[in-house]
Amino acid sequence: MDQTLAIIKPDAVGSGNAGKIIAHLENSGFSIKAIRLAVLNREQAGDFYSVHEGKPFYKGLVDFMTSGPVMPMVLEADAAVEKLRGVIGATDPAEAAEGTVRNLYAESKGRNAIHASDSDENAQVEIGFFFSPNEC
Ligand code: IDP
Ligand code: MG
Repeated sequence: MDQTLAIIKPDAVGSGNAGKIIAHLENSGFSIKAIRLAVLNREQAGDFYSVHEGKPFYKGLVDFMTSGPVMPMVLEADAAVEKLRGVIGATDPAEAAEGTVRNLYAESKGRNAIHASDSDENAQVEIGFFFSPNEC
């Protein structure tokens, strides 16, 4: 089985959609191997999204990701990375396919409800950002 990292973002936790999103992920065939509620500081959010440093949306992204609690989780399934990207939908909810998490719960390209790793290599790094090996 393969693993990936999802993060329910502050907009979705704040609007009370975390439970529905977790159910959506479970109903899509993922099992939850680790999960927690976390509040990120600017250094942590900046590190996590360091690949986007210098882009026009970077500061807004750090502002947003530190604006309230998030729920990082390790999800397991066959081809977990690719599968989760399909289940969450496109970055911009206006372009996210019908029935995807972002189509259902995201407000905008910035406030888009959920993060998912984009490669197996990044998934391992991102899992390590929130969880130690004995937790998942
Ligand atoms: P992804 O989350 O679908 O992998 P990325 O391109 O990796 O999308 O961007 C990371 C996050 O940065 C997005 O989920 C979104 O929250 C934010 N973001 C990306 N592009 C924009 C933009 O053009 N405007 C505002 N926020 C953006
Ligand atoms: Mg990304």
